[in-house]
Amino acid sequence: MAKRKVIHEGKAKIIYEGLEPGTLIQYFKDDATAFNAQKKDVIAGKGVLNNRISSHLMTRLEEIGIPTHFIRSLNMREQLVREVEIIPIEVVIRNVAAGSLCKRLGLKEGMILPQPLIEFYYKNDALGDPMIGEHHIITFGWADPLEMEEIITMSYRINDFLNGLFSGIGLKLVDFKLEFGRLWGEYGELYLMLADEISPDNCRLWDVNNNNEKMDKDRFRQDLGGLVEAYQQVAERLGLVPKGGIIQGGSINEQLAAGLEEIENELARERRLRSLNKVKPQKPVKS
Ligand code: AIR
Ligand code: ASP
Repeated sequence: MAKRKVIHEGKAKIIYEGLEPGTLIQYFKDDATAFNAQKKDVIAGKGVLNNRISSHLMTRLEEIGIPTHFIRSLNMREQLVREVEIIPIEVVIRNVAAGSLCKRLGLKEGMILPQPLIEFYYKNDALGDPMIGEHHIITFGWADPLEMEEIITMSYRINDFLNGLFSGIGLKLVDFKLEFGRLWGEYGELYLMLADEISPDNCRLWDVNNNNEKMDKDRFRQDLGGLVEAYQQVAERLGLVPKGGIIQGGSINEQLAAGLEEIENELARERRLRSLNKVKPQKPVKS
């Protein structure tokens, strides 16, 4: 690989400088972590599958008018994205009780929530991503009320869309995590957009016709095994990998994988940015 500047190395991705100003490259690693990286492993092929799944979902979301940072797929592990200022909040949307919600409130896993539930966490590893309320976000200036309104509206729309998309392939979208970023335009206008990734690393997906079998990172968190097979099954049902998959006998069929990324790029070429209803405070206007 050419020598490129690493901008940031996270638990599951490396962010490199992009191909042109204002862009970054997201490299998807095979590393799996859980419980704030107390549990770690390397799972061959996970990065390739997440790159494909995330590019696909971001592209589908763009089609319904959700702005995302995704520009195009570069190769089987990398995608080009817009360089945005990440808002330090994790937005979690839940449709079914699972994970930390069950732990916190003593709920039974699998309880259908009467309405989708939105939660916010402060993105801070040292503090273990603590749960916060909207008022914390406003008080500490992590996002302003207008941005929060936009983030919440977008998150519910994403939930509705993804619920339909996954239920069409026999998967129940239990919950998922989103991150958003800001980009300031040359006239000071704000573009808020979906950032990071959407993959089985940050969604809970249950196989409806197979006893709600877990098809996401809970396989790793709960030592259930078969993580890459589950991710591959998700990718296969989304039509992103051929039947039988690209991971065979524990390793990637590189040739097969390399031929796949062009598909999503067709749509990416058509994309335009849309600005939000907000202008960054400039000099006071003279009356
Ligand atoms: N998530 C939260 N922080 C990191 C991630 N990946 C995702 C989980 C799960 C949802 O957010 O993957 O889909 C809720 O997680 P939890 O642990 O709060 O129940
Ligand atoms: N990825 C996060 C971590 O490593 C949280 C998780 O998915 O459990 O802690």
